[in-house]
Amino acid sequence: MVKVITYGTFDLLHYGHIKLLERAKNLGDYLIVGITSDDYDKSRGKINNKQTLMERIRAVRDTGIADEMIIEEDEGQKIDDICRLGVDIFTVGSDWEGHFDYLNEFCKVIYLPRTEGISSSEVRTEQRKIRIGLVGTAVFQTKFVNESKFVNGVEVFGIYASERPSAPELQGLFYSDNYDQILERVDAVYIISKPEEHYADAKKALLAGKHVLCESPLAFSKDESDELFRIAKEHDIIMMEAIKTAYSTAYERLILLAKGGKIGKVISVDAVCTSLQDGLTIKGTDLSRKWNSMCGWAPVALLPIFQILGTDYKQKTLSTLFLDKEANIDAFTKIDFVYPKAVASIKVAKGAKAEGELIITGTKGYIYVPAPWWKTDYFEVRYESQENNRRFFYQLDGEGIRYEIVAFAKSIEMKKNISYITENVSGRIAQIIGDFNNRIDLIELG
Ligand code: C2G
Repeated sequence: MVKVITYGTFDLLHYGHIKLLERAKNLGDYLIVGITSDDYDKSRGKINNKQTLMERIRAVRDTGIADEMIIEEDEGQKIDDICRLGVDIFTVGSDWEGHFDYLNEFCKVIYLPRTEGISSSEVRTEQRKIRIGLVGTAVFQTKFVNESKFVNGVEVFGIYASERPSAPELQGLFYSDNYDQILERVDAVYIISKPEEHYADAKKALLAGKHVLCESPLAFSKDESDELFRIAKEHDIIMMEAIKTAYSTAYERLILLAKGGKIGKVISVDAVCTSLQDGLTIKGTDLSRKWNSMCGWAPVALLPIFQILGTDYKQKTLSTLFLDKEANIDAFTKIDFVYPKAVASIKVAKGAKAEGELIITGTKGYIYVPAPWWKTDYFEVRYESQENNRRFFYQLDGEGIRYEIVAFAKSIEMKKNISYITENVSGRIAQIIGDFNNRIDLIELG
């Protein structure tokens, strides 16, 4: 019996895939089809499959062509599969010509002609692209524009800001200093205006029926944050908070491990985020144009605390060193939380420096995420006995921004919010920033 193996994603199974499977089957007597896992696809840059692994498996199975199906978790697996399953022929479409010649050592390699004129990307983009308008200016915007190019089905169309942006990446975009002009032309907005403008900018877009992805904090109170989500629901549109860390695979996994009891009961979550690059401490810097430490860092630092311990803390204390109290610019803020059975803390600073690590303390062990933990691809689970320690690596592309855009685009297509940041967490973040602004539970240092 001649055994044949082939691999693929088979997203939105189309005529080209089916022809390939039929030809592969005709090369022998028994066909094994390896379907790529979502994580493997992510790591090789295929980030926005429309279908889940189960849907893709079902679609291939329903063709009735495959005799056996397996899941492909990584590139190196092919050699192992070929040897273990006693495969005689490896085959794949001619778009891979030459790429798999190294498998000749283990079995015969055949490249089959690819069916011209059809691909999953074309099927995907037949659906109209989501047009995104940028609101406000910040250096960060260029990253968003660059990352959006990796995501099928979205395009950044224009920008609304008081001044025409100077970055070369933004030059080809439609520009207006009139918000309405942008809103008329787009399906969605990405808001990166000054923190005090987020709420009004988001509300205006939502009331105009546009989907919103908004940098954190969404607002300066829980009520305002809740209101934005309520308007979005009433209009059947998507409201999402943009904290890119939430979309890093390593971060997602460590939250699941912590919540799943891997380190016992969590009794402390401690997050540190600092940066001096904004020049807040340099004489002559125009502080009124800068984000303070709290708006710049607290949302990301608070995220693991609220996602692991929940938002119902019993008590909190903010300790702040102001750089300019009038302008509400803090050089450094530490927040201590007391929960019924745990504690937590964040240290955020733009005018002080510390090790930017995240430590989650449990009754059986701890999770250690080295600096800069908010854009990490790596963490460790550590125990009393070192031999039980585990290290985890996950590929991180574009600091999580492209996965965030994928989640936003998928939410819009599915008409269902699949954001990793719940409404409740967004509301509590807004409240903490509001309490800081109103000096509630705040001790001033110095
Ligand atoms: N294919 C084809 N004609 C098309 C489109 C795809 O013959 N018009 C073939 C591809 O060459 C591949 C198979 O269908 O052999 C599955 O294609 P994809 O789902 O795009 O998967 P791919 O990324 O090519 O997976 O380990 C993964 C494999 O190496 C390749």
